[in-house]
Amino acid sequence: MPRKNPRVDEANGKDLEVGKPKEWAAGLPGVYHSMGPAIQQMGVGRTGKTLLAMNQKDGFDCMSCAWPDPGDRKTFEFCEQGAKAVTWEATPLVIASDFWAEHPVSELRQQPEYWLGMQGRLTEPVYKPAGEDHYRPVSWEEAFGIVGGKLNSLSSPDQAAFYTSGRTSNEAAFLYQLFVRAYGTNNLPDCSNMCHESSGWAMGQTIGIGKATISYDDFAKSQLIIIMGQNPGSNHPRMLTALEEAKKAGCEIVGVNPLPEAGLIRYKNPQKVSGIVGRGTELADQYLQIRVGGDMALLQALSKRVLEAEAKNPGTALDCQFLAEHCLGLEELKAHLAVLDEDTVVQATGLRSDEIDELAARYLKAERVIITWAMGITQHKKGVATIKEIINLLLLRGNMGKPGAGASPIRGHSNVQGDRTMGIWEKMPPAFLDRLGKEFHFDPPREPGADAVDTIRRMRDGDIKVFVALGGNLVSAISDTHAAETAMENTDLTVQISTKLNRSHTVTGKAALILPTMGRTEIDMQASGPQFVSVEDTVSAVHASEGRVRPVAPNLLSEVAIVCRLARETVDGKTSADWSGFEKNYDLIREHISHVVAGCEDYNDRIRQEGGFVLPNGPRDSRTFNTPTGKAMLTGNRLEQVERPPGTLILQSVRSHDQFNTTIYANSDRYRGIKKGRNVVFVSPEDIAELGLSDGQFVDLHGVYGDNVERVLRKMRVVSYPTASGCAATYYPESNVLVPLDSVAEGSNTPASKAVIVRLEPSTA
Ligand SMILES: Nc1nc2c(c(=O)[nH]1)N[C@H]1C(S)=C(S)[C@@H](COP(=O)(O)OP(=O)(O)OC[C@H]3O[C@@H](n4cnc5c(=O)[nH]c(N)nc54)[C@H](O)[C@@H]3O)O[C@H]1N2
Ligand SMILES: Nc1nc2c(c(=O)[nH]1)N[C@H]1C(S)=C(S)[C@@H](COP(=O)(O)OP(=O)(O)OC[C@H]3O[C@@H](n4cnc5c(=O)[nH]c(N)nc54)[C@H](O)[C@@H]3O)O[C@H]1N2
Ligand code: SF4
Ligand SMILES: [Mo]
Repeated sequence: MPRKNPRVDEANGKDLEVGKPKEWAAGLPGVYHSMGPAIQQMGVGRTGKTLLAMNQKDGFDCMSCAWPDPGDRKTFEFCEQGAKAVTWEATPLVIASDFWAEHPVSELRQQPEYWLGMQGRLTEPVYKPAGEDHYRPVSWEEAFGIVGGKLNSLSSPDQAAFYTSGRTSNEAAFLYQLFVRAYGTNNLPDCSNMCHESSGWAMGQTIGIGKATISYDDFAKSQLIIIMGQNPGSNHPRMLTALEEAKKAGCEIVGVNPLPEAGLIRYKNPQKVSGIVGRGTELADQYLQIRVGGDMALLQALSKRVLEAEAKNPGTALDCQFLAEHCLGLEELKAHLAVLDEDTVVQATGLRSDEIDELAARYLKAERVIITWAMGITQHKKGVATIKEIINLLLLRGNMGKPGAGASPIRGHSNVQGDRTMGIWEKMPPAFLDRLGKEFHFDPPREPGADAVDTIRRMRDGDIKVFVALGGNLVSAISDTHAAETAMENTDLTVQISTKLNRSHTVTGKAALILPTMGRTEIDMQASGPQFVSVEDTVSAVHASEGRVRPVAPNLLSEVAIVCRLARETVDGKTSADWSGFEKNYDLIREHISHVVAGCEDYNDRIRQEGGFVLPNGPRDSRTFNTPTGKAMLTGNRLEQVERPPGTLILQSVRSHDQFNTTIYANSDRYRGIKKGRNVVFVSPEDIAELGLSDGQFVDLHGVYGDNVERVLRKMRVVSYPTASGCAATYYPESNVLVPLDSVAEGSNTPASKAVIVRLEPSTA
């Protein structure tokens, strides 16, 4: 019997508890915090079937983050966050049919994300006709008919946009982009536009590939790992195991982060006795509490110190042979950095010169260096330029294409990288479109499509009328919440293919459809038997993923099946694609992937090898760089600091330990000492004093941006916290009301969610 409307403990300001932040991550509490809720919500049997199969070579891939799996697998090859993601998806709790009559959309809209997610799995297609305030169950046939009918009535295919979130499998992603291009548009925005787009741009231009230039094994071979703008303790927890191993082999680890993040300071490995009862491993040898947005200045200052060391003792600091053979732009970079002024660096970074000297000395001492980064680097106006500076620093000493060295953006969603490989991008290069057209006998559109921010703009302006989403929660995830909501409501039809209810189901086009889908934990039975799918992790390893539990409802369709049926309803006959065949047997899809996607030749064979295979990578494998010059490019980038007018702070948005993006697992953030609430703003004690505020006081956060639009986040409790001075932090997605749509990273158009200028005023609410 489906249970209805479980009680959800709501958090509000008055219940909030603030404790001391933790100095270490994981250990026994990590295991306890994951297993307890798993057994409680899924039962012992389902917990065993799912968690024991997770990340195993014959099991399913963890659907949470994109961290890779090691070669040798243990019985428990997951972390607390993976267990939470599985519990959230594989819960047997479902939304009953009468839920929709009981809850008008206008009421659901008032519910927080946490409540929405806790209602259970979606199990049947539901439709909200224009002018009505209720969804009602419809048949699959009716649902597909509505989408096909609407898409075929538009005057141009560019009046529709097709979003993807990064949990989608390679097979579903490949078919989805084929369907969209057969329909006639490149409007394929995705979560990557808001995430590592800056990494893709910067790396594409400088080294010819937008992916990490390392493999999993390189961590253990490295002598120095610099982790910038990333919080692995919460967001890529098993990275801490790799760091611990590296550390044991003598590697130094440096954290660059405005916040003192628990996992980067000390780690207790829950797989080891010492990690459960002991003090764990001290991870960071040096921790630079940089000012938000100061990384570009830091990186330039480091490169300058490398060049100065070389000038002093020629032949000792630069990898001259590598630079001569493989790189261009050294003289320009030297000229550019010659004028870099140390006072500007100190001001921009908030660091002391001797801290930067210390890191430079570590960098010069190490022969093999990896730099990893995530959202603290990409979601800035100068995100692309900052990543180019990471590449500069690495290239100067030849830290690319040799063991234990390289550039490593750490991806977010478990298959966000694979989705891109499969063609989910509004700007896929002509070579891919040529092969796609040849394979399926059609002419794919060539005009670049809309990315996530452009999609919101075009919906706002009435140019995009239909919005289809393969997963995700764009309304919550994108910047400028009010603008995004207005834009979404301005469309004729929104279609969400989802596992669970979220805010994007409550802020809809005039008409709206929800199409429920299977998750990765579930057995995907089709006409030819049970199917597996495939995914790619952050270091380009591709492998199979096969669900282990019975789908939560008999009527559910897989993502592949949904895409095939949408395509049959809309573009049947426009290409030679065998949409009915694909749904029955995913090998047929993989056969086409082999022909279209570079590096995926013989996909069906290689995906069946134990552990899968690794995609080719020029810089990593052979120091070849697919840039217009055929060389890796050193670049001179104009330094620009984040300007902070007096009386304001630079606000960044972080994930709590109890969320996956817009999905809130619980209203707490254990490592930062927060319980029973999320409405907090972390401010340093000095700034609290300077701004005349007090710890525990409620404030309204006013966005300061020169467009006269009022952007306010109300009733936030000030939490005195040791963040870098002049900076503040609060949680995403709530903070998105403060991020203007036009505030984006130059080049990549990624919302600049990590540098919002705010004024804190005593709360009036
Ligand atoms: N459990 C869990 N796992 C996840 C996710 C999740 O929500 N929950 N999300 C997934 C996704 S999609 C992604 S993209 C990744 C995100 O992984 P992260 O990038 O680790 O996520 P954030 O919480 O945004 O953390 C940003 C980090 O950058 C720091 N930072 C902010 N501004 C700056 C700056 O200017 N300079 C520097 N040096 N640091 C800065 C912050 O203090 C914080 O530690 O995680 C993935 N994994
Ligand atoms: N201010 C601020 N904004 C940010 C960020 C930030 O750091 N700060 N981070 C940005 C980043 S890095 C990202 S990646 C985006 C995230 O943006 P999205 O990817 O759009 O958001 P998610 O919260 O990951 O999407 C969650 C929803 O996906 C659906 N879902 C879950 N599993 C499946 C599945 O297997 N199949 C299908 N079809 N649906 C599924 C569920 O309905 C769930 O509610 O947000 C961005 N926005
Ligand atoms: S590190 Fe990421 S992929 Fe690995 S188990 Fe944890 S959440 Fe899942
Ligand atoms: Mo992300």
